[in-house]
Amino acid sequence: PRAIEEVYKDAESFLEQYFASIYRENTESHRARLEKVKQELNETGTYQLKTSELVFGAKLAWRNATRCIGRIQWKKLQIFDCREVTTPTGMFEALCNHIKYATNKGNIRSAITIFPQRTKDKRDYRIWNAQLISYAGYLQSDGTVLGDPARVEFTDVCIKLGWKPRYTAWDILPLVLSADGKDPQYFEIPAEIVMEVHMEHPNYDWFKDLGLRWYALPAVSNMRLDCGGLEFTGTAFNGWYMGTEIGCRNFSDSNRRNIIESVALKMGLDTNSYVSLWRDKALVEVNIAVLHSFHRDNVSIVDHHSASEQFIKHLDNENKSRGGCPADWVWIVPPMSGSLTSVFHQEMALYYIKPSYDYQEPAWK
Ligand code: HEM
Ligand code: NRG
Repeated sequence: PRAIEEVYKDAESFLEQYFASIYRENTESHRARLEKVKQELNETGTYQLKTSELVFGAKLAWRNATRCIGRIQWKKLQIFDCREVTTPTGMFEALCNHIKYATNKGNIRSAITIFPQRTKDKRDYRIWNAQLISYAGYLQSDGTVLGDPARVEFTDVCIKLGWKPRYTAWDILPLVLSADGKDPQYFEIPAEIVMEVHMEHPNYDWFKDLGLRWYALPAVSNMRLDCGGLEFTGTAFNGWYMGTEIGCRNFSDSNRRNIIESVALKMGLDTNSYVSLWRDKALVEVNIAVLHSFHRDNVSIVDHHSASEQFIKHLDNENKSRGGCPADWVWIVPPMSGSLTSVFHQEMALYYIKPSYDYQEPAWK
């Protein structure tokens, strides 16, 4: 919990930006709002943002997200203000509505759901999942993982709470939600609202037999929105996927689905010699399959070349309108064909400004 003075300092700087976005000069409404915030802080130890301020703050936090290559879109974000929700069941309903709105039958819409902020006694609202939609991972007795290795620890949390796994490689994890610092509850997400894409390759008929699939909606649900001095510990935001997130990382990282070798063998490549670049060849084909399959199903996705070009355009916009844009080159440059993309050749300045989306401790720790 933060000291009132610290909250007020951040509120001041946030409202400065908020009013500057509406009016050209200092206004009476700005002064009055600051006065009101100060009073509310002194009386209650915290204060409430107006919905219009929260909308502005959520967009600005995206704009400030140094690692996001998708920021050209930052003004287009639907906010679901769920600060009146008080129970896990209420959170679950809100998140199902978020999933439905955002998925939009594949024509993905960017959105964020925001639950009540942290209070001085730290009775946090938390979404325990790292993403709203994700696949379970089960550590087996031979040391291998069934499903997604990145989710083994969280899957264990779900099972300990009483969730009944099906033990397939593609079990959608339940939502684990806690309100007001109380014990979490888990909720199975209705299968009808979870859209998935089954992978095939435009040229390799055998590819579909790998049985690969991925969900359409990337919805990060473990970050904290830090806005106006307030901490929103329960939030979930989504845009759409960049193909490499799935093709390079989720499918091909050696500590994820790790499919590169089996793809290379199916392609008939010589996997005995590094210099044949068999890994690189297989990686390209996996990524082609991802983009192809999303396109086939009319699900929004962006390839890394287009995303890079759009981000360069965004940097240009930001340099003109804002005098700069904080960006983390290491994260912005895509995980394949780096130097073929325009962002590789672009210098970037890494610095941190608020409002922001920040990492926080996993809710179970
Ligand atoms: C990170 C793309 C929308 C906030 C990323 C990453 C990509 C990406 C590729 C890197 C992820 C990784 O390597 O794991 C996109 C695209 C979007 C989009 C194509 C389409 C509209 C959004 C939205 C928000 C957002 C709507 C928030 C309102 C962030 C943040 C990160 C990030 C905070 C850093 C995550 C972390 O540190 O783990 N984005 N994004 N993005 N994006 Fe976006
Ligand atoms: N790499 C993760 C998702 C992280 C966020 N990516 C986005 N965010 N595209 C994965 O599931 O592969 N977004 O808000 O669109």
